Amino acid sequence: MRSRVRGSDAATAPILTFLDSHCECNQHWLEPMLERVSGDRTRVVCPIIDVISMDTFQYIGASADLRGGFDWNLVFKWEYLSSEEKKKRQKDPTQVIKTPMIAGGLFMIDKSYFEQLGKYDMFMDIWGGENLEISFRVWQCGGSLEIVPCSRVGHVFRKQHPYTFPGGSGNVFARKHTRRAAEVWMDDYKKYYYSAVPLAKSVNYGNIQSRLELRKQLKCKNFKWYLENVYPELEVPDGGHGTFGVFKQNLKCMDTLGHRAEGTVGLYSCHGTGGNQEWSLTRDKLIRHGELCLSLPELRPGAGLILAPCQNSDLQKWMRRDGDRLIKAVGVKLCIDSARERADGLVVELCDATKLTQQWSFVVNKS
Ligand SMILES: [Mn+2]
Repeated sequence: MRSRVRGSDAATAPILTFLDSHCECNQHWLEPMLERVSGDRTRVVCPIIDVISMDTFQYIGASADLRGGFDWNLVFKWEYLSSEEKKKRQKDPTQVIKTPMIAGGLFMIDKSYFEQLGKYDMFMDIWGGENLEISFRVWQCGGSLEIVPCSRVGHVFRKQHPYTFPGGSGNVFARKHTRRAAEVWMDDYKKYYYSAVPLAKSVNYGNIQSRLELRKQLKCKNFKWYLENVYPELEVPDGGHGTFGVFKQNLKCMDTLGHRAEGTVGLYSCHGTGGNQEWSLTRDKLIRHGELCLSLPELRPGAGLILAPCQNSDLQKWMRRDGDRLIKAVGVKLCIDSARERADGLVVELCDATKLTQQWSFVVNKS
């Protein structure tokens, strides 16, 4: 980040373009982006990032139906446009794509706007998380982020870093930066990040005073505005009232075991770092793990629990009975039971408050 700022300070042209060193620009990549920025200096624009194979340097076109997003772990991800959005774009595929987040390395910005917005957070070192910070900042402080589909730039996506990180791994730096971004820009919503990545709470993120002052001075909007207007697709757990925690039975915790949709659920020693043991209880009685919900494939004793996309169906609704520690499926007398966990994962059996294998405590994460 500091190198980029030094580069921008040295630049004499009115518009800056940042590219990684491992990029190859395609034909007429520059003009479509320049056209957007010269039309409105608060537009911060990216090309479509094509893929250059790290093994053969083969050039592979990327989909034009993608934009940048993230989950509450605040890790950048590509996501497909909604079918509605895709349909709109079919009429004119040259239309720009508004994106909640930029990938990071490749973008164009008006130089005076970059300076006005506070360049980069100079307390970030080496790598990671800066795209999150600048994305929140641009949107919340009155600008916009666009992908310009008529501009294409190839990029070598590497599997690992060709350098070492002094004093920690790349992940540690990324977490520090992400935490700085969360602390400065996300208001109370940062608690969902800490719930999703409990380890982040122990990362020292340094002093953020100057960035908080920048936010105030630029009169930036709050994170609630960003969620409602820029990224309404990012679901706030339980509309903001969800509780994150673990389901504990003795020293073991309910665990996805890394399984995805249709996978079973089991028990694993409680490790206290969230991840596969992190669940949220929602107001509509779902037990969520990210976008997946604890689901009952059929209503009979012995049925094994699976993970399935949350659909708000009755087979995904659970209640915790007062007075005992059972987790009961809504509407039937079936409760989550670990007796056959080793063989079949967690199942439901007829509720029996005297069975230890049906007793769970829900331990809420402190953030
Ligand atoms: Mn790169």
